[in-house]
Formats: sequence, structure tokens, C-alpha cells
Amino acid sequence: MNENATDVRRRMTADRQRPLYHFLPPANWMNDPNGAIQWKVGDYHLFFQHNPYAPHSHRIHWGHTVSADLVHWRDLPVAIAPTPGATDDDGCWSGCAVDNAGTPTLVYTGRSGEHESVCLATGDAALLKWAKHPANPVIAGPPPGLDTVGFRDPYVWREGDEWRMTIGSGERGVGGMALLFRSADLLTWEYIGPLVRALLRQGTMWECPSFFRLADRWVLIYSPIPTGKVFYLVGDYEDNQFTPQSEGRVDWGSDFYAPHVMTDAAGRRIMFGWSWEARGGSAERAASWSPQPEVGWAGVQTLPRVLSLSPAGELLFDPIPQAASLRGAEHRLDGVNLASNSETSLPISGDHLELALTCAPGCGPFALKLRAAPDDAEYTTLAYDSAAQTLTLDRAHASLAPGTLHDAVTAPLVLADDEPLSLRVFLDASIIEVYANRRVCMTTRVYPTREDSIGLRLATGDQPVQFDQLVAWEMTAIWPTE
Ligand code: DQQ
Repeated sequence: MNENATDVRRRMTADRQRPLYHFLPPANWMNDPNGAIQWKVGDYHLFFQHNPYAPHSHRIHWGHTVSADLVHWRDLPVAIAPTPGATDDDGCWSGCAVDNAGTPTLVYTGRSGEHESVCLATGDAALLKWAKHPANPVIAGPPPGLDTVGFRDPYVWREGDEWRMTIGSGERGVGGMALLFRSADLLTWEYIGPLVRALLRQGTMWECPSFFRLADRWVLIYSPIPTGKVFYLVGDYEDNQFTPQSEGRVDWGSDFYAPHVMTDAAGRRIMFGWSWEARGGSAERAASWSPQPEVGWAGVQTLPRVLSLSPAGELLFDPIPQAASLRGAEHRLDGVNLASNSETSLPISGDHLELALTCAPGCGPFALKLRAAPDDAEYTTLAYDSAAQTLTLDRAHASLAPGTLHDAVTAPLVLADDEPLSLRVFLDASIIEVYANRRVCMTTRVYPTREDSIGLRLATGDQPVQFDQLVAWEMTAIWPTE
């Protein structure tokens, strides 16, 4: 029988860990978001690193999806696949999309063995049929004279009447860096020099740089090997040189990587990020981004995040406003007053929820238990520590399944004296995305085993805690549910 994408999606819902309101392909492997672009003030196109044949990473293609509102997605055919014998024969790795005077153009990494080059593909007016450019590779390899570790993930923008491109790389023995190139036509590229390099968090190689103006500053987002984490730098960009003045973490969770930023017609900077699987299950899969052969799919994109900048140069994150269109039944608990050293079950449960909590300035410590079983056999904790000024997402008890990960991650959350605590939590089966006061995001995966691990509880410490607002919405699925 020939299954269509909807049939496949329906079949995949047998796995209760599969998200229902986040983007993921019908089946098999997905990693980095690529080439996000709003085409001609219309639909949003998103591409992604994809193995369409199996739920593990191998001979990566560019998957393709389209959306009118950034939350409901329609499956499109694979855009590009490795060409045997070409410089992308082992994979079409990460890159971006640009509008080249009306021609949709993908700028991507060709991977052949260990060799990496820059390639182009152009699309038809409907962005459905893609042709590799006859001039490929347009950059055959790293600039001569540089001893590089990696040369991939081109990110292109317009500067005056030229194109500029940064590419993730590293200098052997020195550390990660981003390289800067210029071109008049996307075909002939001149290497200018390092955009920025050798910083505190350099790692050995920077994957997936996104470089863009935000208000009156410039921001570089990058994923340094081997950290498995994502950082940002904010600073000035002049005379082809980026001078960072502040830095931070893009996401503090354990399962967020290789984000990609686009600009839409309204000028919003919108970020997608890959949330890898953390199901573990055996020694060889104990690390993150495990394949999932048993269930036939792996990898989720976070909800799109809108970026802005605080006056102090901190990156601020807001969930895409259109996510509110996914809200179903609303449960509003006003004036929730909790005694010290108490634990209260909320009259709300579920595994596809959005939660919004606010607590007046001076809020004491508390823990929100998510995906909690009635007997506490499984739960994940989001804990605010007012003394330490931190937020911790702890999956020590998240799952009874053998091999799942039991770590905790902690982010600093320093509130001004007059600043309320404000949390938004998106819970969608195995993915949890947290936004705290717009400046701390945490993405983590959890895999509870029990059907009744859907409770929500609040526990206090040595002070009473009063929530000014506590609202939960049951989120509606964007995919078939049976
Ligand atoms: N994933 C891609 C690379 C990129 C890495 C390969 C980051 O282009 O550097 O799938 O996850």
C-alpha cells in the first residue's frame, strides 16, 4: 500500500512521546532547521536536515515544509538530495535560503567524505522543483593558508548591492570562528577574513552561524563543537569586522541545537531550533540525539521564537504570537496562594499544554512538577530558587524507562527588585520549552512511561507563594491524532 504523508503521520501517533503541535516530518530523521524564508510576503518555507529513509542521521537531504502562520505546516516533497559523484554525494548539509532577484536560492554545504564545499540550488516560482547549480561547488573548500577544522553552514545576507556570507569554521589549535565572504552574484566569492574568532567559548569549530542586525546592533548565534550548546554574541559590525560587546546562552536546556534565524516581511527575526531525541535506551545511545529505530521518527523543531534585544544587550525571546491560535480549553486559576512547605495538585492535567505563571516581585522559591504521576513515580521539575536566583529543569525522575537521561540543567535568572517572575511553558508530549522573563529559554526532552504521568503540582519552600496568574491551555494538535 502506498501511504501518503497524512497516513504516515496518523500511523506515527501510536508513539505517545511524539509531539502534536510542534513541527516534525511525517517520519524518519530530522536535525537542523535550514533555509527559513518568507517568500514574497506570503508563505513561510522551512527546510531541514533530513534522512527520509530511516530515523538516524545518514546521507542528509533537505526536507521542506510550508506554513501560512508559522504554526500549521504542510508537507512538501524533499527539496534536494545528495548527487552521486558530486561534492554533495555524502550529504546536503546545513545552509540558508535567499531571494536572488526573484529566484529562490538555497546556499548549502556539500559534504563528500570529510570534505565540505558551498553549493547552490535554485527553485521554480512555486519553490517545489529545485535544480543544483551547474557552477557547483561555488566555493570548493576553505580559503588557502588557513588550517581549518570544518567549513560549513553558509549564512547569507544582503549588504548594499553585494552579498555577504559567514561560514562556520575553526582554526586548528586555536578555536572556533566564523569566516566572512563577499559576492556580487552568489557564484564568485571573495574571502574577506574571519568575522570573529578565538573567544572564551570558542570550542574547536562553530556550527550553524546566524548573523543579523537586531535594532542597532548585530548578533551572531553559533553552536560550538563540542559543547552541544548554543551561544550568542551581541556587538557592532563595521568594516567587515564584528566586535562583540556582550554574550549569552540562546537556550539553557539539554536538548536544543543548531538554531537558524530568518527575517520575515515585517522585519521580525524568527529563530527555529532543533530539539534532538534524548531517549537513550542503551549504552551506545546514552548520549543525546539518539536515533529511534523502534518508533520510526527522530527530531523536533522548537516553536519559532521571535528575537529582540534588551537595552543591556541581552537577547530576548518570545514564542511566536501565532502559537496562541493553538490554544483550546482554558483553565484559569486566580490568586493561587500556597502555604510554605506545601505541595498542591493543580486541577489541570495533560501532556499537550501551554502554561503561563506570574508571581509578584519578591516571589519565594517553588517547584512546578510537570508530567507528574499521582504517586510521584515520574515527574519533571521546573524549580525557581529565589535565593540563588536560578531556574532549574530537572529530569532526575522524568521517566522510569531504562536508559533515559536523568540530568538537571540550571540557568541564572536574576530579577530586578520590582520585576515579577513570569514563566511560559510549552509541554508537547516529549518536548518541554520554557521561557522565563523573556531572557532565559530551556528546551528539554522527557519520556515518561505511564499514561497517568500527566499531572501538574506546585511545591513551595520555606515561604508562602502567591501566583498572580496561573493559566493553562489545552493545545490543539497540528497533525492528525489517530
Ligand atoms: N548538522 C549539519 C551540519 C551542521 C550540523 C549536518 C549541526 O551542516 O554543522 O546534518 O547539527
